[in-house]
Amino acid sequence: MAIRRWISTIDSHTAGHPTRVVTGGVPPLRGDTVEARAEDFRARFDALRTFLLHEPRGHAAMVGVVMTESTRADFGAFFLGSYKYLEMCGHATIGLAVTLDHMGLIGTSQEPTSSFTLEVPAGVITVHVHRRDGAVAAVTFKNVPAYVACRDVGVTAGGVSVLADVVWGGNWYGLVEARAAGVELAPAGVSHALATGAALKAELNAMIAAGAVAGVARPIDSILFYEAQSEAAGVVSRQLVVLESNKFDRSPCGTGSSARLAQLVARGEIGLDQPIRTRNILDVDFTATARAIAGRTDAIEPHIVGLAHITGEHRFVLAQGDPLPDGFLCR
Ligand code: PYC
Repeated sequence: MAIRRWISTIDSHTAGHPTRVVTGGVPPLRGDTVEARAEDFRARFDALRTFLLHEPRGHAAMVGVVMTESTRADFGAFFLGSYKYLEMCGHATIGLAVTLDHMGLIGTSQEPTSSFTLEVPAGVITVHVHRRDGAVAAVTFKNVPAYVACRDVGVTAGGVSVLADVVWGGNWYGLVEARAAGVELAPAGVSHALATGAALKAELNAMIAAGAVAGVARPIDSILFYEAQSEAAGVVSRQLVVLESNKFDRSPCGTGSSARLAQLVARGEIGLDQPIRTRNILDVDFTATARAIAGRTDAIEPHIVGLAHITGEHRFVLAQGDPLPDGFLCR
């Protein structure tokens, strides 16, 4: 069999959501910054993104990470989504940290904690890998600042009328109470959540484009449906992020959890330094804590704790004559 392309990856999942870290096969990228190299990849090698993330090698929910050098941090990386490039991705940062540990690139298994900085298009973040008995037990990352841009925006779409808070957490979110939208935060409710979330996202973005959402100039990336619960152990935010009509975050979502923290603090529902748990529909938690940022009252510094597990090491090939070299996605 003649092979036209080889790409190697290490795959993991973070609370159910996949991350595919590219370990070989990407040509050298041009540019002085991580952002510039991400832009070069987008301009010249976007077909590698769809080759790796779309069917038949991937699927709509797959997220990729391309590592590159950084002059500002220990490592540089940018995130590939199945539909677009992400400025930041929390679950993939946790997946990347576990992958780097698996590759022996950060500290030794005897160290209780290894730390590194990571430059991503959204900024420089700090990552700590915590080990117990030689294995990774948790990953913490300090995300870019998160803030609420606009509260209580009335949106009518998909058969519901709801209020959305527009919040930055490394990506842009519309935060909507799940019950108000008739969305059930459970695996059985996903199809309905996808349809409702996609309709709300489209309408909110049309409102933003028309200048109807004060203080918001950029389109939102996702709708985050949430439901607050109180348990003996503290506040739990059960949540589901709808990215596209056929794509939701299986994890509690790192940037979504950051946005949710900013909303809860802005609404006075939690305090700074008060950890909460963000929980996905599979009942796996992240721990999320808002810390103060010196000199700023409009934003918080999110600290997110989660864990990823390696699922495989792959060498993907493009065979001569493959009729679908760039992959495909069906909506
Ligand atoms: O964890 O931040 C995240 C994320 C964004 C999109 C998918 N996961």
